[in-house]
Amino acid sequence: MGGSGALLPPDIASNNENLRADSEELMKKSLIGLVTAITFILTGCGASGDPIEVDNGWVRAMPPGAKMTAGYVTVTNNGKGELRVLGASSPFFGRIEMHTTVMDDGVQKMRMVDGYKIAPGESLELKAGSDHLMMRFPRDLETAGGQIPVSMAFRTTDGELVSIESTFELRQSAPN
Ligand SMILES: [Cu+2]
Repeated sequence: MGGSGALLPPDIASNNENLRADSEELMKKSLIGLVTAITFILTGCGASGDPIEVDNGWVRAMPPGAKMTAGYVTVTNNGKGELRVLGASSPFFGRIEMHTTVMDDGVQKMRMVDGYKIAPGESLELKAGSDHLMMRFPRDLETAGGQIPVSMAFRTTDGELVSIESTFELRQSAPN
């Protein structure tokens, strides 16, 4: 992993091809998993008591021409075992990466990670200065009406693959 001081690590930029291959591999695995597990849940928003709740998703509005922005959301694992967040996608972004924020010599830096783990009964809050979704290559955001559909993929402790659709609000700052 790169250790440069750039806000966006150069290894992200130079590894685009690898990332693409990885995400294609992930999609293949996901499809195979879906066929075998036949677990595909669609919910408009996280309802209390669902095994996985996806709440308060929002995307930080950026000036026109910006190539990326950040997305934040809270995921609650109401299941009996560990939940893994595998990734996210949206028709309004070319790619969504999972990032974390680390301190390196007193400087805040972002690092890409290959997933998040959520213990049973716990919530993971993606927020500024912490874990977040890096939403890259926006397309036609102005046509979204401020509502960004985001699909998040999860793997339960049983190996089931679950995809949850939710809507992230495009806004300038975090909702209260
Ligand atoms: Cu980031």
